[in-house]
Amino acid sequence: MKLHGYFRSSASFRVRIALNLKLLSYETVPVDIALRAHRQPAYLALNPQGLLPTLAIDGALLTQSLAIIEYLDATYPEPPLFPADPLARARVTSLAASIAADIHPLGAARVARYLSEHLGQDADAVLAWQRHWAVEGLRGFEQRLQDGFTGRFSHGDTPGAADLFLVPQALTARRAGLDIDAYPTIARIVETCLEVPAFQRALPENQPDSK
Ligand SMILES: N[C@@H](CCC(=O)N[C@@H](CS)C(=O)NCC(=O)O)C(=O)O
Repeated sequence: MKLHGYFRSSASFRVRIALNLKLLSYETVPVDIALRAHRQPAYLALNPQGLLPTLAIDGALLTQSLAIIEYLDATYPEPPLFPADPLARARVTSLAASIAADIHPLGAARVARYLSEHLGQDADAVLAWQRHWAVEGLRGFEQRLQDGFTGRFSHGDTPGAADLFLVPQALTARRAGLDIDAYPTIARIVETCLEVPAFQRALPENQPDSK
């Protein structure tokens, strides 16, 4: 099993947590976004979208972190990352997708690059853009956590798929200077997750390509 990813990539971070929770060993293949290695032919041959991560597993190349995590959960069921109950599962997938589909893409490196290189925005304007969408996204996520299904983690009292998306997103926001404590449920869940070794080992600073 090979995970083509980047230490700072939050989509790669999600998959690392899943692999760690399921106690799966894998090889890290670093693809340096800063050097634009993800846009080079060697990586595009694996993932024509030129986005990280890609997981090489069972003779296949899997892309899109949510699909990868669902595949891992289907093939290595313990511990489950999604609840069995369909309504509960829909809640967890919805929380994860709100980050994967709505929040994270607006702060992506390619969006920042386009804003600066093609629309002439300076670094402050790009940061303001990223912070705006991060604040809006975290505020919505925090509100959604008040629906009675949240426990020690985003869904109940065991770590699950929603947490795999939340922690990388929250830590990215913190790195961008946002005060995560403004979202008390999120802050509490992130702290709880970071006590779990699977999350700790997946942190960007604990990756072989960290710099
Ligand atoms: N929806 C994709 C997102 C993939 C994605 O945007 N990955 C980022 C790293 S976290 C990336 O490759 N960025 C490169 C770029 O924006 O140029 C997933 O969940 O896997």
